[in-house]
Amino acid sequence: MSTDQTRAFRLTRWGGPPVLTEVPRPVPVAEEVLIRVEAAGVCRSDLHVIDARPGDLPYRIPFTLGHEVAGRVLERGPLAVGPAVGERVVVYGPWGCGECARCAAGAGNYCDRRTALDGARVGMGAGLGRDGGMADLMLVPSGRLLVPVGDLAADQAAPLSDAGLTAYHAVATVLPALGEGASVVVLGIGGLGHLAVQILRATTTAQVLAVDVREEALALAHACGAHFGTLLRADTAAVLRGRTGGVGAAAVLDFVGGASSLEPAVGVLRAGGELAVVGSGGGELTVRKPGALPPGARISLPFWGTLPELDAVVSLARAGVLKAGTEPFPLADAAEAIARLRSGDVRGRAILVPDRCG
Ligand code: FEH
Ligand code: ZN
Ligand code: ZN
Repeated sequence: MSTDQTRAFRLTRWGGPPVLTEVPRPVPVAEEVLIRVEAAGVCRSDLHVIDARPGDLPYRIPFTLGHEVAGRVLERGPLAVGPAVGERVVVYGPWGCGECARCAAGAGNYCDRRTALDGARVGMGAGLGRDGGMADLMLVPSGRLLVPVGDLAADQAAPLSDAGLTAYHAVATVLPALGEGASVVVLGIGGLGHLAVQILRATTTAQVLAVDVREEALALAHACGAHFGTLLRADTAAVLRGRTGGVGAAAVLDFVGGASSLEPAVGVLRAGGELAVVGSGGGELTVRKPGALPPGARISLPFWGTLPELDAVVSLARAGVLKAGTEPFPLADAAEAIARLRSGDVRGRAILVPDRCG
């Protein structure tokens, strides 16, 4: 590969498999920053993007996948701000328009112009209609989107930008409900749920109650600090309520978001409790008065997280209180990693590691 070529795992046609291909070496202009990728996480949302049919997503193809990226600053455009060349960083992925009030406040995840962006077929951010980090090199629009990670291992840094940030934002959303003596239920102890358990134990005094369909997931929940774990069954809401002295859970974090998880979520929720539906499992919730939801229930659909929250997540990881379970794959085996994720055969988060200098 010549020095002006580099590798990228790109979606080149809708419904077709992504391919690892050679692309011209990106050159940063104006505020842009070029990073050498050290690790790129593989997320279930990548599967949704890969499986999208023409017209499903307002993205222009081809583009490079990868919205959970860590690396080292390689080159900066002449107007670049933020981390210097040589600094190791993690990339804030929801780039948004970069100009509205939300983006200016570091909340690109809730960009006010997202539909306009989609209309312009610009795409939401890294690896989501714009070139991401499943590659040797990655161009980032601004150094403001980079958070220094110091000597944090790359496979620990990358998951913070999506799995960690999404879990942290979900906890922050329900935090007001987690006063003294409160209990919180975490439904789904996967790539996000296991991090949420750690974040809850590190930042709240709540009793953490974990639910999953796999014994090994409950074992992971205990290892991450959950006070109690139970397999999902017909009586799960009653079992959990019993652990709360009968009052119910002040907050429920549903990282599955399916019918099977929403039912116990509603059944265990305390009056005035917070239900955050994070997973995109397609489950439906009926909001009606009177209805199954308790009086005063608040429902939220938290999405990804903010740039200040990414700073906080990185600080927790650098303090050693947040550890991600990961399984590394060489970038050259990206297709294998996708197949393993699709078949549910990945331990923790699949991480692509560029296996040679780009
Ligand atoms: C990204 C893009 C679209 C939907 C969901 C996601 C999440 O993976 C972000 O955490
Ligand atoms: Zn994701
Ligand atoms: Zn915006």
